[in-house]
Amino acid sequence: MATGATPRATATRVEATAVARTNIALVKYWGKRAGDGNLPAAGSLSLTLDGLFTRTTVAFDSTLSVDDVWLGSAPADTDTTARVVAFLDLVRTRAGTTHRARVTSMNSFPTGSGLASSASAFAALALAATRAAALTLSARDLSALARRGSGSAARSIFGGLVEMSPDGDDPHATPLLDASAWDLRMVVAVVGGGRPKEVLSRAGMAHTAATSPLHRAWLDTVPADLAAAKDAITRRDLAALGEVAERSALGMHATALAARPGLLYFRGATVDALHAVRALRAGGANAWVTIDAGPHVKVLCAPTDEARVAAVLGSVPDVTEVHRCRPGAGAELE
Ligand code: 2P0
Repeated sequence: MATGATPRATATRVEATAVARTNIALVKYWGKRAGDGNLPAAGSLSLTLDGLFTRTTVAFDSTLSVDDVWLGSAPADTDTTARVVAFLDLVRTRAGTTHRARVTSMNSFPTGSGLASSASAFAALALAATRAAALTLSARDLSALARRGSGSAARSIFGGLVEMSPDGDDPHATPLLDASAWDLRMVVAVVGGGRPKEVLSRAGMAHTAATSPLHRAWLDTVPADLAAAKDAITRRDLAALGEVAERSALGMHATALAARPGLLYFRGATVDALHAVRALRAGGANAWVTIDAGPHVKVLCAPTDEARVAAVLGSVPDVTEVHRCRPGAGAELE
């Protein structure tokens, strides 16, 4: 290398590694508004989890002629690679570089099955890629950038309880309460071994918005659910927050079930787990269910109820893994 200062962005190979944790929405996002840039049709509110994370390394390398994307120890499939390349193009445009990148990413949990892997994946990619390209963005701008990769990823930039606004030309998430500020638990029951889901969220929400007669009515419920959830958070009222979470999830699935043809993400074990949690609640437990675009069941509960929730979920046939999670931190560089 020549002597003298070499600008970081023009170095032959510059890499950065970031970790981001998944988040589970308590007020769900399901549908986009018109316009470019992956714009949500309504707000959402989530809890970032520890334990379920993506670790991603991005290395911009002037010797590469194409982007090279690896998930775990295997090359990514064509669709995933195209989505990552499109995201890297956004970063390259901002950074003023044309260098291609090697991206290596691993998840600590099943990918593409309804455990919000795109949330942690695009949050980690946004942080690693911008840092490797020598861009330093504010957390708010990083959140808006992560949204371009996946709507839910905007929320995983922040830890704890997080709100995603649908407003403006470039929506971003905002932290509401730090991970350490309220000791909540979420128990995640993986149904059916975490096999890939049949209809990806992006296609599922587009189909729902286009064909479900219930979708507009569900979107109209979101502002009041967001207000109720934020009020519950301010008061640290777990019962109030849990009730909002369960009704938001069931309402989201009602809109998807009413699409034409209907989208059915539940398996038998999903419904069995829902009944089991309701039975626990009837017996005095503080535990409420949420379900995303897959069969898995996530239970928001009090620390004192975590063990019995995990035991009950683990006894449901076809529940193949149970993860006990605490609130997690936002995305960070390693
Ligand atoms: C959520 N989900 O609020 C909702 C509830 C799944 C069910 O955000 O198209 O992968 O990349 O913006 O973020 C999953 O959708 O979709 C999701 P895109 P994303 O967590």
